[in-house]
Amino acid sequence: MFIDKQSPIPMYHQIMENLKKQIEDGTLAPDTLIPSEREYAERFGISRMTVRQALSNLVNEGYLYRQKGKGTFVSRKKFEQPLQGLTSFTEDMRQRGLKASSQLIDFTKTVCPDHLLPVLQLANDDAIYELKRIRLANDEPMAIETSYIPEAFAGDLTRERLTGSIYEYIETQTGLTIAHAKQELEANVASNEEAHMLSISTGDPVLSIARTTYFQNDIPFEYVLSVYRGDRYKLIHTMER
Ligand code: 16G
Repeated sequence: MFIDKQSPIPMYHQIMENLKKQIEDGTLAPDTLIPSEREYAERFGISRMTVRQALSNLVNEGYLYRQKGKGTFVSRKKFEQPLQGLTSFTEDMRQRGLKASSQLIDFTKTVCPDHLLPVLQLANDDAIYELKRIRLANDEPMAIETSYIPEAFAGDLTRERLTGSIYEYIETQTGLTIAHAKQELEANVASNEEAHMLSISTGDPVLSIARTTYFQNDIPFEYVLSVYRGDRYKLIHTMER
């Protein structure tokens, strides 16, 4: 890294640009411990304050993360999830060249709770499957999904049949095509239980997503509450004016 003290570009900015470049081109690999503020300050003959400003900005931008008592490390690149296309978790991971898998936490067949009757357009006493899965990418937990699916669309679903994609299963079962969805996104913090399932710490940021998904004929077939890791996911949205 080279810092030009004569340059009109502030030194903290030069440090940031240098580090960003090294992170983006892979010179600094994910989870690498970077030198301390003191080491950088001594190496470049600049103040620790200047180094601190650069590193704090990079932490805020998600390029670096701090671990108490251990130091500052390079973050892993977040998954960029476009919000336009309607895909399943399995399809998303396949597109990224990763292996999707699930850990089934809960599997129940029950009467549809009252608050979901209008959402899923069901009548009293209609049955639904409630399934809670940890979704993993190359064996790393990414999200927790709790899905509510009317029995009518999932027929004789069993734990054993739930090893792959639920979207694939439902389309095969019903012969219907999954068409569109409505989503609500919220920022949140991980509870104890969520943190444990996602291998993160309690209070870490997560993205909460509530999705209702419909077949081509506008019939809803699932309501899903998802909790995605905030340190691994970035949602991308394009807008036109
Ligand atoms: C995605 C969906 C989820 C759906 C799942 C099906 C979001 C926020 N959620 O994760 O609603 O149930 O895909 O995945 O995108 P599967 O077909 O691989 O089981």
